[in-house]
Amino acid sequence: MAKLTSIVLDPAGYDLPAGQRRVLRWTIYIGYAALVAGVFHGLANALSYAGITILGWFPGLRTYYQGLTAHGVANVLIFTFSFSNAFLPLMTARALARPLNTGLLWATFGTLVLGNLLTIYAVVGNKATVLYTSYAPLQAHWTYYLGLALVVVSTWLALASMIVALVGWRRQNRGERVPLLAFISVASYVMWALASIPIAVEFLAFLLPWSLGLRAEVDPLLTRTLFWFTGHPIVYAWLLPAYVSWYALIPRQVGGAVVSDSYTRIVWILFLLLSIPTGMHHQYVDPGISSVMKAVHGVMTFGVFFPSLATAFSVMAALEIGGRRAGGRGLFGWIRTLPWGNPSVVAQILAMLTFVLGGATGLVNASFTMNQVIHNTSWVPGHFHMTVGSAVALTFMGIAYWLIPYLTQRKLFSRGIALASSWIYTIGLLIFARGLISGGLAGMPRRTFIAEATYTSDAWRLPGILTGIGGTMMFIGVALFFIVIGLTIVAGRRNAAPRDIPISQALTPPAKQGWETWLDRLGVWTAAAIVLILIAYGPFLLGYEIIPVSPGFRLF
Ligand code: HAS
Ligand code: CU
Repeated sequence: MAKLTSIVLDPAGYDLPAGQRRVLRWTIYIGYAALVAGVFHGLANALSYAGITILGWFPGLRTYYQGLTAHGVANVLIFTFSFSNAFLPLMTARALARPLNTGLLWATFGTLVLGNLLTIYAVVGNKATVLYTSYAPLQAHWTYYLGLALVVVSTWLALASMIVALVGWRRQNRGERVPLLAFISVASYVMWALASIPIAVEFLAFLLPWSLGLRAEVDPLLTRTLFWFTGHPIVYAWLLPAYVSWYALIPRQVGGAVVSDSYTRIVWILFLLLSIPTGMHHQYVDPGISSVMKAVHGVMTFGVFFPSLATAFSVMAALEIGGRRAGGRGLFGWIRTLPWGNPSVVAQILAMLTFVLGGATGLVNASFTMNQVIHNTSWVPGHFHMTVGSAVALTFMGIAYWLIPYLTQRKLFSRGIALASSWIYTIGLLIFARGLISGGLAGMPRRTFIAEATYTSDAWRLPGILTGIGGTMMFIGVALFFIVIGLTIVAGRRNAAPRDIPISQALTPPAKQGWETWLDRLGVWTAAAIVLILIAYGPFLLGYEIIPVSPGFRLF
């Protein structure tokens, strides 16, 4: 094992102004409110697979699909982006040791609130029962499209706050390497800013005017393609903030180190290049797209698998350094000496472990022929609960165990309940996903109210029961998380909280000259990403004749 050089970059840490901490805190709370609202229907949906219906107990809920829309929108769109809108700017400010632009922080918060209010109005009023994958022919009320567009704008404003800080830092530190934590935080949202343009076009040019009656009909294939153009890379926009923690914070929390500064930057550059030109792997069964373009996207999908594989090796090595420094010996002895009593670390290690299965199921999805077996079956929610539902959600919960104490300056209410939350959630998730995955292989459909479906199969019985049991455990796990976080916010002991962010150091400092300095040129990498996007979508879009045939359907 290489000897650790100790580079103390910023021994004094950096205190963000109290006013800015407050805005960031409230931005995150919006996400938590969304998570609370969203998990109830998650429970109902899981129980439905076991033949149990509790939907009658939900006040004001009109249909199963209204609940499923609320679940998807709240948990994967609002929770994730609210968290990242605060987390990434905070990481940037800390890494650069400079404050953020207060006006931009408030603008991010205000746009997010407004976007939420419009979306909530539409979904709660059953005016937007279109599921979180919003494309024609299902039509929502205009407030839904405008609301979500504002949520996207809030992410652009959060990126603007990071870029302002970075530009200011560069001006004062000419010739210096951008600190790693700032680089990966900014690069995450640069990728997303690029990736979010197609959905902005889909909403603003087509679906919004269509829902307002300004366009009578739209082209369903075009809106689907624009949706998945953003809809695939969005998953990496959720994932990358979790990776920021795994790479740059977890090593410090376990007493390890970042294995390689350059390796980490290359991983982010690969995500910037390869996340976007892959969206058609959601459209393998769509007529109207040539098999050649589907194959190109399939190959690119195997390409974007690679930086996650690289992450598995690097993050595991960082954990191993920590475990060995704590006295772990032998091939696996270092695992035992990891800090299993630290709820923040445990949540994130469990998130990593379930993500191994999330990644493996992703490869099956990505394989053109195997996709025909699992597409539109319950396998797909099995896959994505082991990615966004664990790698992302559980990591964000793990981060909260130090972040909320840091932002509120109150001590975490209970380590024991926090630990129980993560274990119950993870074990539940594995049972739940086992149910959905095996049911999917037996043709059990996704997005179906199985408890009241007029058709069934004996092969779905055991998978359905496992889904119901696992989903209930996940619900209990999240409930415990809210107990800990809620009580920390209102009753945590004051002045006993962490004063700084657990920022890690790399084994070797970033090179001052040579090829590595090119890694920091985000503008160049963004231009290269645009070239790949043109290769992947140019042939389809250039030759495409828009045929507006679809009126809006409001079925539920
Ligand atoms: Fe996916 C469908 C392919 C990753 C989310 N995906 C979905 C949908 C969602 C989603 C929400 O190709 C459904 C959309 C809908 O509603 O229709 N996905 C992939 C592939 C990957 C992948 C190849 N997906 C994600 C991530 C998501 C996500 C990440 C959310 C955050 N997915 C697909 C495809 C479909 C799809 C098709 C369409 C299916 C269809 O037909 O509808 C890969 O990027 C995965 C790479 C992951 C890895 C794992 C690395 C493991 C790590 C942890 C290491 C562990 C350690 C622990 C260090 C290679 C990094 C050690 C600890 C010790 C104590 C020892
Ligand atoms: Cu995808």
